[in-house]
Amino acid sequence: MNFPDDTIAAISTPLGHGGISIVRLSGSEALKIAASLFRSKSGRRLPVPSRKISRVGYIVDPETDSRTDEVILHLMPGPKTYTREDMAEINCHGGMMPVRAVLQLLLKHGARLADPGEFTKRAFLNGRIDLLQAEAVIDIIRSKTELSEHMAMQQLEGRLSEEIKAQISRLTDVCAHVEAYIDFPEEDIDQLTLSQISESIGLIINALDALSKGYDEGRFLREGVSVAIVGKPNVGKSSLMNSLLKRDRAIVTDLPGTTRDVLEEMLNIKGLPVRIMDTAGIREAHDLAEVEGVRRSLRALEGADAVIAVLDSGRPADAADMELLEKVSFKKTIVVLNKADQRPDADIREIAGVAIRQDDSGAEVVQMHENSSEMPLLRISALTGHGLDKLKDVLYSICLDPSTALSADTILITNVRHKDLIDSSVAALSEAMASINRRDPYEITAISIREALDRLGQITGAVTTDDILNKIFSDFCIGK
Ligand SMILES: Nc1nc2c(ncn2[C@@H]2O[C@H](COP(=O)(O)OP(=O)(O)OP(=O)(O)O)[C@@H](O)[C@H]2O)c(=O)[nH]1
Ligand SMILES: [Mg+2]
Repeated sequence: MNFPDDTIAAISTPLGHGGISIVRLSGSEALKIAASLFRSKSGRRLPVPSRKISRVGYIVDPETDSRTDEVILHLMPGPKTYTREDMAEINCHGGMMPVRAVLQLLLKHGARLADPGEFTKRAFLNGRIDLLQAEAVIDIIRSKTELSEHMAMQQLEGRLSEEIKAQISRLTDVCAHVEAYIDFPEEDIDQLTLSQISESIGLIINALDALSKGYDEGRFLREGVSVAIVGKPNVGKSSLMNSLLKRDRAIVTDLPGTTRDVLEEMLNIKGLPVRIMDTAGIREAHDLAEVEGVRRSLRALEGADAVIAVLDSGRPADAADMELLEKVSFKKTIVVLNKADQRPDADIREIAGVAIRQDDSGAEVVQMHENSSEMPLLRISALTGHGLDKLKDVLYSICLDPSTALSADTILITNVRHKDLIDSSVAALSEAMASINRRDPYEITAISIREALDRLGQITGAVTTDDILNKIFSDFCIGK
């Protein structure tokens, strides 16, 4: 891996108008470069300090001595800094021109423009944080709700790192035992010890599996759940979207075929970020725009994590409704009977021959086939708002298991990179178990165990390559 020794600079605040904008510098020359461009209010130069200082003054172009901006300069000698290197932060006036001019001066006097995420990458390379924590930084920046920020903070604080490191440490012990057998093959192998090894590997597999299983929930918290509202024209999909958002986002008319495109909006349901999508009514289309609209509806439906299938409770379900329910019966789906206000007393017990049943908790469900899952059924009115709170509750609970996701101790993995590595280490460990059962030579078992260790090490960054790092950090914004 390449360890950096140059000095990087970047604008760390969003470009645009604001109160202040911050330019950051990190590296061996950071203090020297920043100090050389600074003049106090009375025009004095600033010596390079040995401890943290903050000063009000000007950034000047030393060639012309002209003032570029009035700033607060923070000089922070390492190692107690974000990157562990010497760092400087220059608080300029907000707006594009002052920060750009200051950045230009820094670049002209020995700094290099930072790559995306390079400050955080240096924090990792210098050992202040591990890779999981570095990845948490980007999740915090992008988090959409308090709950998703909370999960990312936990990762930054090292909870997931501890869990992975605990498994690495257990597995390292197992590996040491197996390797001892390789080194001393003539020793009598105690059958009990072999079964103990198997048992330890089994426990590690269980712990890793539990982490892997939490991935969907973790991903929902990190990226949000995409939920498509689908149904035939005029059943009230756009009205439902508007009521959920509490504003008139989508056009509603009594003409079937009003919505032609997929509309997306964010919704926060008890901390779960939801990307809600209103779609065009699905039917035999009447014109080219509608053909495309229906195609997009079906694509949204297929790509969505969860579906709200809307039926009009005032009309018996027909073949088209049933076809749609068939399509969504293998997804996380809630069936809603809308316009309940029009027929408040309607005693609907079946949808075109499919019985509406009560589940163990007394809630209504429909099940299309023996092997498809039970879909919760709700009677709502998009017009009056009746049943919408319940709809949000059910949506939340089909996406997140309320007992796990909300507990402060739950460790959820949120990143597909981590899930893939955990799954491949589980596969390698299962192979190790099989090889023990086959009474393979210990060398063979050890290979699988070392492979699992290597995968786990890649998660925390103990094992890594420049390629992996570049890929991870290129996702960051410049200046972080
Ligand atoms: N009484 C009553 N009318 C509703 C309700 N929800 C929607 N409507 C009416 O049903 C008509 C169609 O509503 P939309 O929300 O445009 O239906 P849609 O499913 O988006 O229709 P398309 O975009 O054409 O697919 C409008 O006249 C709404 O006012 C409801 O809960 N109760
Ligand atoms: Mg609509």
